[in-house]
Amino acid sequence: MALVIRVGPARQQWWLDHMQALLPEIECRPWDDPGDPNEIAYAIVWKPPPGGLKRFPNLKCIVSMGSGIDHVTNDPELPRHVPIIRTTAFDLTQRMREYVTLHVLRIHRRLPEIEAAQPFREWRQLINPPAYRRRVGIMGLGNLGADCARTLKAVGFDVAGWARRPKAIEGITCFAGDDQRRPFLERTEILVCLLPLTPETRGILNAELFRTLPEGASVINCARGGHLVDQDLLDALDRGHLAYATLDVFHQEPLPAEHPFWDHPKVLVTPHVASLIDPEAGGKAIADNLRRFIAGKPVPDLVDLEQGY
Ligand code: NDP
Ligand code: OXD
Repeated sequence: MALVIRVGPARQQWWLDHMQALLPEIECRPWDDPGDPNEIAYAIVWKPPPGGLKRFPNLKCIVSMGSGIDHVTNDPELPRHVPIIRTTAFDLTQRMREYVTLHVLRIHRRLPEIEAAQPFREWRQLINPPAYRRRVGIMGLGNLGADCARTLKAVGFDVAGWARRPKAIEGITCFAGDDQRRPFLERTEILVCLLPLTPETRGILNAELFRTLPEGASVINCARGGHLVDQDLLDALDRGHLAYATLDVFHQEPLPAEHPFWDHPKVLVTPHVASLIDPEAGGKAIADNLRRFIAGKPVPDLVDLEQGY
C-alpha cells in the first residue's frame, strides 16, 4: 500500500519527506514517479492534472491539500466513486480571518484613497462611519465564513451571512437560500465571498448581484475565481456602482500579465495567499484524517460528494 503526493515542483520533496515522517507506515511516492499504479491507495493532491487520478485503479481516497475540492472535481475523468477528504487545519481558519479582517478594514477606512493621496503630499482626512454602522455580508457560513463573521462582529461591524441552510450564529444576521439572497445583498456594503465553487455558485458574482448591492459597495473574493464574472465586475467598478474590489483568486492562476485587473485603480490583486496551507499544521491534519479514514473512524473533513463541498 502506498500514497502519492502531487504539489508544486518547488515543494514536492519537502512534502514527501514531511508526510513520510508523519505516516511511516505508508510509503509516500512522488506523483511523477509513482511506481506500480496498482499499489497506490491514497493520493494527496493540489490541482492534479485532468486524467491524472484515474491512473490509479485501487485508489481508496483522495485528499485535497486545501479546503476547496473544485481543483479535484473539475477533472472530467475523475474516478467519481472515490471519497474525497478536504483539509481544514486551524491555521487555515486563522489566516483567512487575518486576510478578511485586513481587507474589510482597508476598505472601511478608505485606505486606498489615503495611499493615493500620499505621493501628492495631500493631507486627506476622510471621515468614516464607525464599524457598527458598516454592514458587512459574508457569502458562505462554513468553516471559514462563520469564523470571519464572528471576527468582524468582534471588531464591531454589523455583520450578516448567507448560506444554503438556515443558521443561528450569535450576533450575526443569518440569511439562507435563494429566496433570502436579495435582502442579504441589499443590506451589504462590503461583500466577502467564501463560498465553495459548485455548479450552483459558479458565476454568482455577476452583474445582477452587483446591481443588487447598494451604490458604493465593495467586493472581496477570496473563494475561487470561478465565482466571478470578470467583465461584470469591471463594468460595475467603471460605472461607479462599486467602489473597490479585492481579489485573491482568479480564473487563471497566476493571473495573466495582460489581465485588466492588474492595473485597475479600484482593484487590489493578491496572489491566492489569503490562506495557504501551512506545511506543518496542514501536514498533521492530513495525516490525522488519513489515519482515521484507514481505521474506519468518522472523518469530519470527508466531503459530501452529492452536495459538492
Ligand atoms: P465550507 O464547505 O465549510 O462552507 C461552505 C459554505 O458555503 C457553507 O456555509 C454552505 O452552506 C455555503 N454554500 C454552499 N453552496 C451554497 C449555495 N449554493 N448557496 C448558498 N450558500 C452555499 O467551506 P470553507 O468555509 O472551508 O471554504 C470556503 C471556500 O473558501 C473553499 O471552498 C475555497 O474555495 C475557498 N478557500 C480559499 C482560500 C484562499 O486562500 N483564497 C483558502 C481556503 C479556502 P451550508 O452551511 O448551508 O452548507
Ligand atoms: C484552499 C485554497 O482551498 O488554498 O484551501 O484555496
